[in-house]
Amino acid sequence: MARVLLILPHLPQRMGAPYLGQQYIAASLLARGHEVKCIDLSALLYKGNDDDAVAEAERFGPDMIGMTLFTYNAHRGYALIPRLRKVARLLVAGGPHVTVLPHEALVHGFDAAVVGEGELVVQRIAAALDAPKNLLTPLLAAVGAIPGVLTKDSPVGHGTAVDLSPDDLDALPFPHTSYPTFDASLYSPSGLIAAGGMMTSRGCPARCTFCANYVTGRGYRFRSTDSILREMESLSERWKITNFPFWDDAFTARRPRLEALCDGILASDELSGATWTCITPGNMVKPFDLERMRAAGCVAINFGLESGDYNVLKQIQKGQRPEQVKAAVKAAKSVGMVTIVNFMFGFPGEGVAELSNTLRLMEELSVDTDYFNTRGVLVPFPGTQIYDETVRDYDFAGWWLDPAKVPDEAAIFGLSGEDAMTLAEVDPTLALDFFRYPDDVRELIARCVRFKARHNRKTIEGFQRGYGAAA
Ligand code: B12
Ligand code: SF4
Repeated sequence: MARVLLILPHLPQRMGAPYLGQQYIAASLLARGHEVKCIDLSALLYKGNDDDAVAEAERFGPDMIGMTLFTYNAHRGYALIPRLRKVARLLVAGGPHVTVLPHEALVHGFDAAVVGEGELVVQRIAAALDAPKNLLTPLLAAVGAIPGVLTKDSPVGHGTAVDLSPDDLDALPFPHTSYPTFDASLYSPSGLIAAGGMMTSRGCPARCTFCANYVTGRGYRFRSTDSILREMESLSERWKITNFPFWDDAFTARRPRLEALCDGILASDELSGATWTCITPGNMVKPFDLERMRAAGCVAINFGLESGDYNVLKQIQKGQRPEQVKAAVKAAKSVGMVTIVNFMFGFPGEGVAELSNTLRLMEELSVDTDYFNTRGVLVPFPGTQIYDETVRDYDFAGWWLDPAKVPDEAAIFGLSGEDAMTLAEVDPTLALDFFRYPDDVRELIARCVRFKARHNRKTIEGFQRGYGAAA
């Protein structure tokens, strides 16, 4: 059996729980009997640096090191590779950034890059490691032949993602079975992982031009109600978790499955009193759904809207109208949910008139909105339509390889309330100026960011004084 070390390099924001994608990979390997250890350099309380991570890797002595790369931490991962070269026989990259740019990972020294959902692929890679040691070429050839894997010698067109089917999703080991492979003391002073984050579906039917969710993609696939309930019940039983953040991109996208899930939660004795939160586009939920969701324990809902301007919404292919989201937010509030609404600023071509519409809508919505997403200045993630359409005009190709261009999303999470609120009033992405905003646009964007931060501050202070929606 293989010894596998999984690393999540430093991200600009700290994580209060192990990253779910890494949990899925670890759980899949454990299920096949491999030995797994996770080093999370982004964990909230991780105090070490890259030297410490390398030393820890050397002590563990893995056969394989697998790294999870976002666009924001790709450069940190690449910098680690020369130092890990001799620590393991095989260096494998996976994650949202690698899915879009697998060749970049190979150029930076990884032996293999995994494209798309990695659970089944990583099991096959680990099986290949069971071949006799020190025969590097056969190992790489075997790994390179696995669908979804790209190596330097892979045939053209080989690195195509293989989406998991709904049956595959139901058969995956629950991610929380990997909790023991993480150092729990790094996530909370209590030494417990209190995450409970879940994905009940994968993919999103929408096509927003700024969105970088290429791993789970556009094909909407959902798990059976039974499998979701079993995961919730086992999280509750094994880790005493009673609140479940559902991280799905479009939780409410299919009404029959939503209804079945709500009914299932309500009928489960083990989940009596459980609460959950979800994310969904505002046009994919109806007031009727919200009542049922609330009854089944949904305490907060997060809507993506992004702009208050029709033309911008059309341009970014959001597929939503402000009225739809306004109605959904109002309905969510009226059934007693905490409401969160996302806005973004600085789309190419967005001027003062469009941003003023957004500011107006935010003001209007603020009556029924508890929180707006923090900051929100557009970042051109690779692979997105916006990146492809504007990279030449604004000359920012490969910005993520320059550490100075990675937004310093200062660690709001974990700071005292006052410090966090002050930090949130400024978006570091604005200073990076990817889209060379004229001064009047820049000023209005800064105002929009401030508006959100101040609104959120009022809500937090309201909660602290003990009134507001029940969370
Ligand atoms: C939940 C979530 C979060 C949570 C994570 C909570 C947690 N503890 O898990 C929080 C809120 C912390 C978060 C933060 C951020 N997020 Co986020 N997040 C997500 C979301 C919605 C789900 C992630 C997930 O679990 N996916 C499901 C699993 C199955 O997919 P996966 O994570 O990609 O993992 C699979 C593969 O990538 C691969 N894989 C992953 N690691 C490895 C390693 C190896 C060795 C192998 C072989 C394979 C492999 O296999 C995994 C299993 O299939 C995704 C959107 C999405 N649909 O994925 C965005 C997403 C990952 N986030 C994104 C971004 C940009 C961010 C932020 C930068 C946002 C911000 N500005 O603050 C921060 C960055 C993190 C940080 N700390 O700085 C982008 C990433 C784009 C990119 N190219 O980097 C995504 C894709 C959203 C989007 N639509 O653009 N996020
Ligand atoms: S609705 Fe959300 S997840 Fe879906 S494409 Fe748009 S931004 Fe991405």
